[in-house]
Amino acid sequence: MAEILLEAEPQAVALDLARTALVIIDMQRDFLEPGGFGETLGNDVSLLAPVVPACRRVLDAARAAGLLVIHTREGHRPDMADAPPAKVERGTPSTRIGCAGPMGRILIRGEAGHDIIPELAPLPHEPVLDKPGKGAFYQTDLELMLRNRRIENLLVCGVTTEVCVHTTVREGNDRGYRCIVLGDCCGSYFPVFHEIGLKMIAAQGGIFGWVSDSSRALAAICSKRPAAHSEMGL
Ligand code: C5J
Repeated sequence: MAEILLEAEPQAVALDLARTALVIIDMQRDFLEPGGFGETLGNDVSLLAPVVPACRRVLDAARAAGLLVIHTREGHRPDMADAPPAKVERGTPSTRIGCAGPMGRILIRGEAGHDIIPELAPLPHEPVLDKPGKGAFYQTDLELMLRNRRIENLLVCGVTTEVCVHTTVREGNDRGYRCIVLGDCCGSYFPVFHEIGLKMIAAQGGIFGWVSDSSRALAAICSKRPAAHSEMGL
């Protein structure tokens, strides 16, 4: 496959598309639609709406380029055996994790609210990874999936920037992956956390990774140039 140069902060990053996966974090009804987990915490879920078309553009380009696409969902088993009491009991939400809401039990696998939004629905061959925590590597088989496909680079989209996106990027960075966060494909209920969250990733020479956006990702993916070994006919 082709090598691309993706413009990003703190500097452009060269990526072999064959070693690059698109990871879309938690674009679930529970976070993006009224009546879900996000709203029970008192958040204005409409703030996440602009992320959807940006994610969709990148998803379409990634599919066309043949990238591995992985979707994640935060949620718990119906028996809640994997839900830490410290998470369930926390705060004063209008409806607690596991209790009935308008889209079914809040943050529970199999319920309507746990589904990925229809605009970004996974294709049958795309792995959907259920995670009990904020990070996509914690208690999941993500690392195994990436190793089996010899993936080295992660294009990261999804919600929310400072929570599940950040946790996943930190986990991925520590495991040696180049993590490139596409800023306009991520969102937060707190715009200031989004801005600062992105800055934290690219600061200090890219302490956690790189920050780019959907336009620059599309330009790079669509301008695929042949990898050095193909140019040499190897
Ligand atoms: C949160 C997430 N915000 N997907 N989860 O609780 O970021």
